[in-house]
Amino acid sequence: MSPLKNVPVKKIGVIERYQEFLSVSNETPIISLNEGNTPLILSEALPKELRLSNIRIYFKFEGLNPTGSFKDRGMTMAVSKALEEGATSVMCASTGNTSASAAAFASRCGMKCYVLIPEGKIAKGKLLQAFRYGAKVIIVKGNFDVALELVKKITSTHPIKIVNSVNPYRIEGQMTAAFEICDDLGDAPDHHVIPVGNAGNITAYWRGYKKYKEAGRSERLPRMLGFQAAGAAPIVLNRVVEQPETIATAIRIGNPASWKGALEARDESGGLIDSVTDSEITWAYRFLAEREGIFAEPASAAAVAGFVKWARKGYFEEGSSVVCTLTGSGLKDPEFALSFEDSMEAVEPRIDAVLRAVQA
Ligand code: AN7
Repeated sequence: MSPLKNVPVKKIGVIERYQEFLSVSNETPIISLNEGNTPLILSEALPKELRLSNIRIYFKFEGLNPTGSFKDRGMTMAVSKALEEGATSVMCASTGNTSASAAAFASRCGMKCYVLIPEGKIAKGKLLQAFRYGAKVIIVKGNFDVALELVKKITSTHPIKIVNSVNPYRIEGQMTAAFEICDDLGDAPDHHVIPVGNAGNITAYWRGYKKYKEAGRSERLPRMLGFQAAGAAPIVLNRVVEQPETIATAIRIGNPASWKGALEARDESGGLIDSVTDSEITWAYRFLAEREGIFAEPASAAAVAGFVKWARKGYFEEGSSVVCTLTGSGLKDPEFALSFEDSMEAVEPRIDAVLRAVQA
């Protein structure tokens, strides 16, 4: 009886949507979870908080991708191309989101997935995703940078495809976020603000904005503003950080693979790469959820913290537009999310007890 039964579902993954800009052909098997097409949400509270009535700031909320982060855009490309090239397994090192995404896309096409995770420094939600999507999870006694070196070495001598962002298809797929922003706004914004960890995403956005302009699909280029956590800020310090530390575990990276791409994005766009402290990140994380209704993970909040820091210095001119990428969902890190609540005690099931709790 259902009239919907034979209606074909429209394909809306990023490869189908933007294939003219990507290295795919009609022969490429497309492994997609309908990733991308994420909302660009106009900020209501932040301009008021900062008394910047004349600046529009939009959040590109990548936490609404199928596995809860922007990594799905690059992973649909990396896994599709790996399959096209005949690979039967993929491997990555990860602070969590890459592994969740790799595991999901590998599962979708019957590939094996191996993920190397730094011991003790990964948000619970991300770890359980890798397990549940059926990846082989290998916990390494060392940080992300150590794990990535291992993955590079192993995949160069074994028939396993690396799906970290040193895989160029990852960066290609991630360009599609910049395309979507231009499509939504009618052009590129004046400024683009983004967190920086391994620096693949800032590299991808900048290339995406340039490509779209070259193709005549947009007219302007934004300034790229990247933000690292103060305890994991190799690009800002201009040296490798051996022991990176931050509450934003996603960007706890001391030797970014796309270091050069980040410098290019900064210098060609006339932008900057700066750092924000854990307390600035925490303030932005709470502000987003408590005042904007957007629950993003701490690494994503680093970008918002960076915006706030530079807005307070008067960096953004009157009338300008700013897009800030919120890279992942707040649900990824339940432990950090709950760390602010000191009491979660149950009350007696009586009106007076509930009212007392309401007023507390
Ligand atoms: C939420 O998953 O590196 O600068 O292994 O998960 O492109 O590395 C994650 C990075 C920002 C930084 N926000 O992006 C991984 C990993 C979130 C992230 C970043 C990550 P890049």
